[in-house]
Amino acid sequence: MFKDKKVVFSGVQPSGSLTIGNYLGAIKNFNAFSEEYHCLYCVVNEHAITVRQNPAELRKRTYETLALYMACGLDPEKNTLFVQSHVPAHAELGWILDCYTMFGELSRMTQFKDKSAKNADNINAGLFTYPTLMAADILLYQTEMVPVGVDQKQHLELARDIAERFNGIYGDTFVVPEGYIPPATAKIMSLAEPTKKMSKSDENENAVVRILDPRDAIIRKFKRAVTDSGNEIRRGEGKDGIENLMSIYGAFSGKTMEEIETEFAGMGYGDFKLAVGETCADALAPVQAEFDRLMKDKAYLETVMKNGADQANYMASRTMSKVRRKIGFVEIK
Ligand code: AQP
Repeated sequence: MFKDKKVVFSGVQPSGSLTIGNYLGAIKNFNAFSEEYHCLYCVVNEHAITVRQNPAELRKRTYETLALYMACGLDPEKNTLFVQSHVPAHAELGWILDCYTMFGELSRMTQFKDKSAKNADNINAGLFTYPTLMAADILLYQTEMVPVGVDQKQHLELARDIAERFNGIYGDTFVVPEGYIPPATAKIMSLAEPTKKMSKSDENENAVVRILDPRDAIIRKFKRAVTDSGNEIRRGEGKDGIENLMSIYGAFSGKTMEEIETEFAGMGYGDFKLAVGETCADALAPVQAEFDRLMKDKAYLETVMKNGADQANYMASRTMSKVRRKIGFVEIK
């Protein structure tokens, strides 16, 4: 089924209930690659523990994230859907790549700076080396293409640097991956602070629209979205809030920014926000219905996890043999 296809890899952390940022910036775009590429989509639970998680919640969110992948249209027959901790090679390669990554490089990562500020009582080593584990996730499968939101661009560039460094020392070992960053929805912003990224771990529920939020909550959150003191629905200086709502509306309706400006010319912010909320809720309704159906069948979700882990472990073992041989680790049969 996957033979001779180029590889796409991406992942989502089960660190909270997923947002429309995760959906529009990442998952929604995953489908586009399924025919042409061998796609691996991972629930990256090892990344999630860089921030303290409640174990029962983490377990539940792992099932939910997998179910959401499928509810968003990812067919497990056409994609390898799996959980990171079911493939031990991620951690093994992560450690090896730590030894080929410089302290200075990791110190420059803006996500580390942001997350350290947010979790000042738990600035652990895993938070610091998160990007090398992400490089391992990608390089393990000889990935050509990584669809991500723009917040992951810096990590992806580091993964490329690590791959090139390793290849430079040992000869061709890893494919050097390219990023795919969606042009219009690369960064969905918080509804409460539209200069800040929408994040699933945001404590302000009004800042975040979740894929599984009920219709009335979605509409209410959009109604409360922070905008500006003007009254025109257009892009421009100081219009971060409106521009963010336009991007969201455009992504769910398929309309361009110009079409949206024309459609809402002369109308007020209240009408526009209601239209965004309704369009978003309408688009998410089928995803939510499919999610509810899938979550009722844990045994099926576990079969998908198991099959995905088998496929991923097989691919990972091929890269790991090569890596171990190159760096001088003795292998026993
Ligand atoms: N606001 C966003 N706009 C566009 N894309 C986004 N992504 C996340 N937020 C936005 C993309 O979603 C994918 C999965 O992200 P992740 O779970 O691996 O981690 P993250 O980027 O740290 O996402 P969050 O929601 O901000 O999680 P927390 O709060 O746990 O840190 C990635 O492709 C990401 O670019």
